[in-house]
Amino acid sequence: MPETTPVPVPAIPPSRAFRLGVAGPVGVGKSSLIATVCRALGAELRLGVITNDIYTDEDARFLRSAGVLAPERIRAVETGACPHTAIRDDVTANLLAAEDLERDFDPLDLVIIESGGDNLTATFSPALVDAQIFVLDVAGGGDVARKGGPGIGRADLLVVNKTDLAPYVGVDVARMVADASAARDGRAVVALSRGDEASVAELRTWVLGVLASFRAGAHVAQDPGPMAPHFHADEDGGFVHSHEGERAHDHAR
Ligand SMILES: Nc1nc2c(ncn2[C@@H]2O[C@H](COP(=O)(O)OP(=O)(O)OP(=O)(O)O)[C@@H](O)[C@H]2O)c(=O)[nH]1
Ligand SMILES: [Mg+2]
Repeated sequence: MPETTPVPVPAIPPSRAFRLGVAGPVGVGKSSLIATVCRALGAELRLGVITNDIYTDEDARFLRSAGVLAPERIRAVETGACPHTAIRDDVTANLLAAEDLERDFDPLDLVIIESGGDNLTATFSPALVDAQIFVLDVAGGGDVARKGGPGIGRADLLVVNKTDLAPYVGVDVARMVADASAARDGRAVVALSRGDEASVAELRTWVLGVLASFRAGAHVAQDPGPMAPHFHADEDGGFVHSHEGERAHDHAR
């Protein structure tokens, strides 16, 4: 057999939209961050948004009323269960919503998926998103970043949000960012306040950078890791959800 010279395989640019997940505890500002990204990039990128709530479509309604995107480009997934189940354990509803959006508004550049507010262990499956942002806020306490967990440690970007509130809650933002960077082995951290233009510009630059890498076929989706094993049931006992298990935990909604 004649010897063949291997032909270099060029990176194949993906044909669908870049899917970006936004996760983090309840109330840290995930929907507001998405509104900020839509305002900052809406003129240059074709955007779609998917929200996840347990029992409502409140986040989708908030984003529609914020007027940052045409209302039909914002879709709600009602998970009916703990948020992490729909972004990690069984991503079918979110994948279908993403594919619907991408088909209805073809071509889209970016689909942002907001997880329902969950605890520090919930992260997106790389089967659903290409990259993910984990959000904390200063009001949750300056020491949270140091506590680590899969999202804090290994999400593509960690946002320390609502830095404008830091003086009122006694948090040293520079210290919190340094703690976060140490917990992340130097992965990206942005200190954000929606009213601070420089911080919004930093977030915008990060999104454009990761999108460019995705389009060049150079981006590799990372898995920050699964939830810690746990077990829990809903209030009326009608739904039981379990993993191999240890500690119980709560979801606020
Ligand atoms: N001071 C301040 N408040 C903010 C900022 N971003 C968001 N908020 C406020 O924080 C609260 C929660 O914001 P949301 O965007 O709804 O938070 P969320 O993480 O989407 O909440 P859930 O989806 O319920 O988990 C709202 O009252 C926002 O107005 C910020 O940069 N600074
Ligand atoms: Mg929200």
